[in-house]
Amino acid sequence: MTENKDLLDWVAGVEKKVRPAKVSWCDGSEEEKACLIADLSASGHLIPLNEEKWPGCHLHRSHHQDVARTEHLTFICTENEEDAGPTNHWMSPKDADRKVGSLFEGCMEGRTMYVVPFIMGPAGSPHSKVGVQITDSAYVALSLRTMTRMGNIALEQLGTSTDFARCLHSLGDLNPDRRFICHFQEKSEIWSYGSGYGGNALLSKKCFALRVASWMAKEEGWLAEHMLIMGIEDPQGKVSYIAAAFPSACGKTNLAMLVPPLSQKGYKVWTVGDDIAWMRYGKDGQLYAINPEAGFFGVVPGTNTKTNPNAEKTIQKNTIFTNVAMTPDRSPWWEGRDKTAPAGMIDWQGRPWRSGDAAAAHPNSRFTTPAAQCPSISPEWENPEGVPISAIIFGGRRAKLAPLVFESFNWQHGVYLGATMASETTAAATGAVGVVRRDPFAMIPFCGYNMADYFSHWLEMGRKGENPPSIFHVNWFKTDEEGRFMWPGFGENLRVLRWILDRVHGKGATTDSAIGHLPAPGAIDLEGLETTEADMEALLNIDVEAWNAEAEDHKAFFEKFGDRMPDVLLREHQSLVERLSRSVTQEV
Ligand code: OXD
Ligand code: MN
Repeated sequence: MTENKDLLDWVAGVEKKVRPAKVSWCDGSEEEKACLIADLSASGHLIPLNEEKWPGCHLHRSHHQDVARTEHLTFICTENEEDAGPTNHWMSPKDADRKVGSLFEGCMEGRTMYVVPFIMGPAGSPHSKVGVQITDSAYVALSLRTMTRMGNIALEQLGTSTDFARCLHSLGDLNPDRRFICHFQEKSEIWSYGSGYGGNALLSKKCFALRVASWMAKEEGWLAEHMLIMGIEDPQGKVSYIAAAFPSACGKTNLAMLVPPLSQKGYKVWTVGDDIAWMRYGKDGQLYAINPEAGFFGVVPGTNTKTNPNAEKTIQKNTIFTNVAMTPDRSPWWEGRDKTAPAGMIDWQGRPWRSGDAAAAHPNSRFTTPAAQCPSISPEWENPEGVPISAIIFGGRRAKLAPLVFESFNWQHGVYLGATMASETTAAATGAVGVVRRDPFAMIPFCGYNMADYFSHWLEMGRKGENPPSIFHVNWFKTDEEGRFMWPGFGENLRVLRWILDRVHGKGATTDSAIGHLPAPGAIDLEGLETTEADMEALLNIDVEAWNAEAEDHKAFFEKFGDRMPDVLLREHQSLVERLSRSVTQEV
């Protein structure tokens, strides 16, 4: 097992508190996987799917009130409230101990306590970090096996070091009134109680790799980001890598696995990661990124051979489907899979489903699948040094405002673009449609500390690198007067990425605007598309009045952060306002 005294002491302390019937250290072996699956199947927590059509795949149904991340029950437990900042919920470590710590007393009585060591990042990489999760959920232990490098490999990497994240999780009684996810950044510790949902219970992912790691990254001078990483290979065989942040419902997984359309002959896309990037400067002054995860935990509804053929192929085997529907031949099914739903299905809650009923699969149903199975997985995805990032892209869903693509003037302006990122709500979520939500760097739910300090850290990272990546903003979702999307999206987004890479490589014509560098007319290849140069003009149009209102909203958002807001970004705001007013004068 291990001789790591610190780890053994911590595990013994937890065992004493939670009083399990049994302790099981996960080694990551095939035999262990088979045992976990057998136990979960015997208890009805996993339902084997059609072995012929879906080899090694299982369905898991979570509690119907435990189907998504619960941000209002997620706390940053720094010593000082100010360090959590206005965009996080804060709980003092003392209160957390009293309110949440006490819930763990005896919570695993009669249950097995799994000790799951894991590595975030490729084994042996200097950028990787070790965590250990204690959990009473076999589903969580099994999922961690897919999502991380789990078991003995992690104990070997840890050796006798005391440097590991301590992640404690219990399902408790799944009562939403007793559900808490607490992060203690100062001691790299996470407690999660009362939920079995991946985003709350697989503590490697959002809790460690983002909320705790973002704090570590600030302390140690690197970046832990909610970003996909992809490589784009041109017809000459040169591969350039980009990292991109989008709020939810903007197609991040689809972009990471993009399949070039026939018109883009000779181009290839390589997937490095679909959700999280850890980035630091290499000796050559370039920013390098690793994907800390080993699997994809993706939203299932909407996945099909058109929207994401690579995801569709990835999930054909060895996949856990959580909260999807099941057809009579025991295949998984979800909305957006095919036009007509098969008859005789069972919905995500195990009830018979008929056409006209509510969605058969939960809108947030998920696949948990090994990244190595993805047809577009990059040969470099486990490179311990990471891949060199040439461009960083921020995006959002804006029906009218943001042009298809633009480039920041410099790093500082790029940080302003990240800090003012926003997306409009869609019908996929409850609440009003079309409401603008600010989600800087797509990190609002995941930044583990005061976001104003996070902005300062990003500014500092630009000063640190000799050759920081260029920063761009994209919006695939602009609509015309009739509300139709103006840009075809999906694989055709490669045309926009090609312009971005042209810019990075010193080519790619631009025209200037108040908000950044826009592609010059003809700079984005439209050959073979119905989109005309006139459409492109509309896609790149800047409505100064709307941008003035947007700039006002940026200011109101920044005011939330009071004195901690970096002056540099307030000055960037002022410069934007001035450029907008000059652009009106020029037009007149
Ligand atoms: C995710 C999320 O699950 O961003 O990746 O919510
Ligand atoms: Mn995510």
